[in-house]
Amino acid sequence: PATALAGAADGLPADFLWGVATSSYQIEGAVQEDGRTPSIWDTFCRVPGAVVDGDNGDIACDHYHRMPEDVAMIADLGVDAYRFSVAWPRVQPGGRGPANARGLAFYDRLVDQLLDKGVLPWITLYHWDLPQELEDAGGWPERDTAHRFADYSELVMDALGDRVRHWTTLNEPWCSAMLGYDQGHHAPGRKHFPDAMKAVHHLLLGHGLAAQRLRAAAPQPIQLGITLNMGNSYPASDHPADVDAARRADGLGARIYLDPLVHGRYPADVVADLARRGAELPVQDGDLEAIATPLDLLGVNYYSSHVFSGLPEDGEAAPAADGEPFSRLVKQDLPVTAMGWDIIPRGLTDLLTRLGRDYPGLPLYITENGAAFDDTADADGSVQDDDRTAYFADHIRAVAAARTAGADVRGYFAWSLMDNFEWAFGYDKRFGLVRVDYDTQRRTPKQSALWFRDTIRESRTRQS
Ligand code: PNW
Repeated sequence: PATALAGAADGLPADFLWGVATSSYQIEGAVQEDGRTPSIWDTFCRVPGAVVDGDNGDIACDHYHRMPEDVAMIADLGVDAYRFSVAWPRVQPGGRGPANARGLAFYDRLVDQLLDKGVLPWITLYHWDLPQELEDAGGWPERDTAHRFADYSELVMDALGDRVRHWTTLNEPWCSAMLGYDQGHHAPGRKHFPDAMKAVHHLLLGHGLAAQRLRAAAPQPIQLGITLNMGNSYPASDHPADVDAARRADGLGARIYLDPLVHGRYPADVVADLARRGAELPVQDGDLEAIATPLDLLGVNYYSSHVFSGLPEDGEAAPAADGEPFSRLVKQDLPVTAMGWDIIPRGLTDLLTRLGRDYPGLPLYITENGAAFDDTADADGSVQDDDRTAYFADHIRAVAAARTAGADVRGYFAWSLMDNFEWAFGYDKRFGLVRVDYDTQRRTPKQSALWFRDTIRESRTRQS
């Protein structure tokens, strides 16, 4: 590729935090072991047509049984931190009641082995594996789920808080609400926009209640955050209809989360947009105070950006269904990943610069960035993934550019440590730095992993 691979981390400080990320359902397998109960993803994977090839997370990367080997692999990459998630139905089966000691024991060992190898554990409490019983009781559109999440969060703090200092409540509430309850592409597969907006509020409330409980229960000072997936939303032109389409997309994609978290209020334009569509955020007294519990950091998951237009293309009728104003994605003439996502590193610079400007004082960490490509493995399992390496190099450079422009970005986690269960795409899409052979469970670092390791090492030696 034309991309320069050398010096991608130039300009990043010596104490910049480097990491790799995974999530529980995507790697663990062992779904029926040690008292774990089903999550909404175990159920959703059984819905015909829901997941490519009918795949599921029953075995995934078998990480539950191979954890020590995987921790050694993480340490070999030379990263500072490992971002993983705790499976709620493992540590609190059914989503209510006491902790399950056997489930907690797994994370207890994981944390100890990471610390033993000098890798900081970054815990995410919810990366989408809601206990099925809580979905049966209404799921995230139901207010009680927020309280159940706070209870569960405290159980994990009680067990691991003596050793873990970095805590993230939710991963990507946009995906939980919109893909899970509006579009139906993710578990639980429901399609009702007003319910999705109730889910948004109850996810944020769950975050806020958990944040209060985590701070109160922490036995040592903690760094507390939430992770949002965001892209930059560009208008296709200066035309007011295009500008408004970009405003609405940014409203539902970013500001509906950021404004209550940082400023303690929902954006008035978004509330008005929702009202036109017959939806509302079911706010009760005190909710916004809880949601605005001060954050120590914001996690940003970035994959791509989008250009929006509010004008129908020639001959296209503007659909006026359910009061939703017309909006369309304008396809860019850019290289794409295997997910079909446009590769737009500049969008990451623009997003981080804008976050630094509109939400000042909040340290930013890239908690996910990476790409699926159609890897071809040699007989020994190695993969010459120049495309993925270039993707990482260009985006790390984009982070450095944002810092130069004033954004307080302090770390970068690559998604993902290894190939894993890519949700509705099953095992068809590979995001790993490390190749996983699903027949043998053999792990082989790809060329991108070796590049990432060298880039981290160089950035430290050059600057310290
Ligand atoms: C994130 N979208 O998911 C998740 O945090 C990871 O678990 C996942 O593997 C990774 O990104 C790659 O997909 C997303 O449709 C899923 O915009 C879908 C979207 C965004 C993020």
